[in-house]
Amino acid sequence: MNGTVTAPRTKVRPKIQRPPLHKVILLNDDYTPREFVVLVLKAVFRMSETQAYGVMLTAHRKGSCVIAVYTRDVAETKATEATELGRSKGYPLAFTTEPEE
Ligand code: TYC
Repeated sequence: MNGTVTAPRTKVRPKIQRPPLHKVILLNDDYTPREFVVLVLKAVFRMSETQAYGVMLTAHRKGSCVIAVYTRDVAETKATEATELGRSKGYPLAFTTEPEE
């Protein structure tokens, strides 16, 4: 352009960071019917009947079960949506999120 010759720049390699992932966790309670938990897992988390039943049983037996990991926004939206489905039927069904280590 103006006659100035510049040395080729050393290649810049910007560090690409993956967004941190957040777990969605299903919590057991004594009141929500098993079939309803399975229905919510299928509807909100796109699980098959078999997957959903397994996850529901694990939460029932152990108190909680990690369902899936997503970026923070998706994890929070799904946890809220699933919890609200329970609330709409008067159940205490609860889903929480936490950052993955
Ligand atoms: N414990 C409930 C019952 O016996 C079923 C249930 C399972 C509820 C898992 C919540 O996350 C849960 N009806």
